[in-house]
Amino acid sequence: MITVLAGGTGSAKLVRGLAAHVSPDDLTVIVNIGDNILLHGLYICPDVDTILYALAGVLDKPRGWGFKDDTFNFLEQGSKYGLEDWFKLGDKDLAIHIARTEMMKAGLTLGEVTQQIAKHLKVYQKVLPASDEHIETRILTPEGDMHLQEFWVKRKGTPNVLGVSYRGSENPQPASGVVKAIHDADKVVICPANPVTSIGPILHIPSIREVLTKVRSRVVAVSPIVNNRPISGPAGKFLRGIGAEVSPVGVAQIYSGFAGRLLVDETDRAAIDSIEEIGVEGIAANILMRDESAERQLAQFIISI
Ligand code: GDP
Ligand code: FO1
Repeated sequence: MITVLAGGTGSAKLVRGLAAHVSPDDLTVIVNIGDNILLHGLYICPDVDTILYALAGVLDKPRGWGFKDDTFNFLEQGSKYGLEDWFKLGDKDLAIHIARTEMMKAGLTLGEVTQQIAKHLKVYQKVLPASDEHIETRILTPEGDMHLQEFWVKRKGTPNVLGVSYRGSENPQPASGVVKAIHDADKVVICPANPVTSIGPILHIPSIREVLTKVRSRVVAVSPIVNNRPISGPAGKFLRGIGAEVSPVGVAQIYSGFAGRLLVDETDRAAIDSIEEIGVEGIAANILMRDESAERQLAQFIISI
C-alpha cells in the first residue's frame, strides 16, 4: 500500500510511474488544493485535475497541465465579451470544471466530486483532495498578497515574494480517508513538488502533520531541487521568499519533521552529509524524469527502498 502526497506537474510524472508498478487498489494519491481557484463561476482544482488526467492518460504531457490536444475556442470567444483569459482553460478541460461546480452546488464535497470524476475518467486509484475546505495559498508581494495563480500565471511570477500564507479556516480538516491512507500505508511518498505551494498547503492541515510525524520513518520525499535549482516552476522564488535555502538541504529542512528519507539527484551527492546532520537519511538516485521510462525507474527504485 503506497500513499503519495502530490502537487501538479512534477508529481504527475512520479504518480504515473508508480501506477505502472502498483495495482490501483494499492495506490492512494493525496493532492494539493491550495491552488484551487474560482474563475468564470467555475471551481477549478488544477493539481487534482493534473493527477486525474495523468492517471487517465489524457494529460497534456509537454505542458504538464490541461487535457491533451485541447482547443481554446471558449477562451478566445469569451475574451470578446471581456472575460478574463489569462488562465488557459481549454474546451475539453472546461467540462471537468463545469461538472465539478455542478456537483458541488448539489451539495457534494470536493472529495465526493473527485471520486465521481475519477470514475468517469476510469481512474481506479484513490485520488483524494487533501481537504474538502477551500485553503488558498496567498503570495505576499510588495503590491499586497495575491492568489498563487494570479502571481504565477497572470503576473508571470514577476513580483518579489515576501512570504507565503495559507488562507482558510483556523483548524482546517483533511478530507475523508486522508489520515487513514497515510497511517495505513507501507510507504508514504512526498512527490517532487513545490514544497511551499504544493506540499505546504497539505502540511498546513494539523491532523495530516500529526499522522506524518507518527509514520515519519516510512515517509520518503523526492527533492524537486536539483543543482540548487527547481526543474521547473517558481519553487526557487518561493523557497527564498520564506527564508529557506534553494537546495536539497533546504528541502530536507522543511520536510525533516515528516520524512525520514530524502532522495536527491546523483549530482547532489555532496549534500548528503548536511542532509543527514538534519536527521534525514539522504539517498542519491536519478530523480530526473525526462520520459516515461525514467518515471517508471524512479518509481521502481522508491518501491525497492
Ligand atoms: P509548480 O512549482 O507550481 O510547478 O508546482 P508543482 O508542485 O507541480 O511543482 C513541480 C515541482 O516539481 C517543481 O519544483 C520542479 O522542480 C519539480 N520537478 C519537475 N519535474 C521533475 C523531475 O523530473 N524530477 C524532480 N526531482 N523534480 C521535478
Ligand atoms: N499554468 C500556466 O502556467 N498557465 C495557464 O494558463 C494554466 C492554466 C491551467 C488550467 C488548468 C489547469 O488544471 C492548470 C493550469 N495551469 C496553468 C497550471 C497551474 O497553474 C499550475 O501548474 C499548478 O497550479 C501548480 O501546482
